[in-house]
Amino acid sequence: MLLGATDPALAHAILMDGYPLPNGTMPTGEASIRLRFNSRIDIARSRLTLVMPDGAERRLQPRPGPSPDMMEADTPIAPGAGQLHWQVLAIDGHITRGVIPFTAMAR
Ligand SMILES: [Cu+2]
Repeated sequence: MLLGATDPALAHAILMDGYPLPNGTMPTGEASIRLRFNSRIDIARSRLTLVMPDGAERRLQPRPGPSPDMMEADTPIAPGAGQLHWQVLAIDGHITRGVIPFTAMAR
């Protein structure tokens, strides 16, 4: 862990893939958010916040995904422009964060 921490490219959690994708679209209604990072993350110390079209914020309950580099959460999605704010703790103890803007449309 001490040696690994000297390489920032390997150390910090970087978003690799997700649903929704940044600037992507998704249907309204119940959704399963899924984010995949380049390294294993600590779910218990990671956060997901949904900012809805009216500006209201909803703290989501992250859960582990199918692999240790994934985080998932279920939430209803309202129509309009929303944002997903993520903050994750990588196993080296470093926190990274980002914003995923998306648009939700009724099916
Ligand atoms: Cu790091």
